Amino acid sequence: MKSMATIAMLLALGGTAVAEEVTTEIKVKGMTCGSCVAAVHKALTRTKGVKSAEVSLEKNMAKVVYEDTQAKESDLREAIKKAGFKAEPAS
Ligand SMILES: [Cu+2]
Repeated sequence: MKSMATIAMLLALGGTAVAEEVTTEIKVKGMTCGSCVAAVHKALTRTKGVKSAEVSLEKNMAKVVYEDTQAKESDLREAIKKAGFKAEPAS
């Protein structure tokens, strides 16, 4: 994408480390209804560095977009665990 390249260049010129957006899938266990989905979604989107999250009850999965300079995948799993669910890497 052209705009992304421009932003990356501006950040690089400013001397700031270029943050990279990473999408990851996490297996979530223990969700049984919409409230569980909402709780996991809230826990993820409240985590520093997380841009967006999609949580699927059918697939028991969370798809998360985050800045890799501000969060690690383990932080995301930790947030899910703190919300009362089990989380593990998807692959
Ligand atoms: Cu529930």
